[in-house]
Amino acid sequence: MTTTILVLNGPNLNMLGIREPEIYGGQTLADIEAMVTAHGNKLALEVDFRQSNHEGELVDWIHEASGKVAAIVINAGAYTHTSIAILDALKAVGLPVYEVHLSNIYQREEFRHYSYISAAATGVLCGFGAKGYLFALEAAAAKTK
Ligand code: CA2
Repeated sequence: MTTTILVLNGPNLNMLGIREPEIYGGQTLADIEAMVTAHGNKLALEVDFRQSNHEGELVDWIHEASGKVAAIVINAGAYTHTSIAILDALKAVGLPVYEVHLSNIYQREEFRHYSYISAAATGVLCGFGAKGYLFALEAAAAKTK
């Protein structure tokens, strides 16, 4: 049976590589998806990689993941700092959750220092750039074995 990891990306992450490379790096989201999928395959994991600019769509995808995936890796973008709805959805499905941020949110503006998502997270990775997604996959793989 294949073990699937759902990788969710929130608002504006579709702009990666196009603007603000000094903060988020030069890779596009498609580059990151390719890297994450390849790393997942090495770990015998199937990766379902998605991005949405809409909070409700992210909530729907989290609900649909219940019973289908082994873990959720999530970079909720700015919803990290605002969304009780995403927090509640993550808590509701009860899956292992790995929260990822490309940048070190604690080195940035104060409003980025608080994450609603972290209360539902098994682990949090921030400041490692796109490698954070790979570290999250490794943590997810270690938990499924
Ligand atoms: O560091 C991260 O990964 C963030 O989750 C990225 C979010 C930000 O709101 C969080 O505080 C930290 C923003 C993603 C927006 O990405 C852009 C990429 C290129 C140009 C503009 C925005």
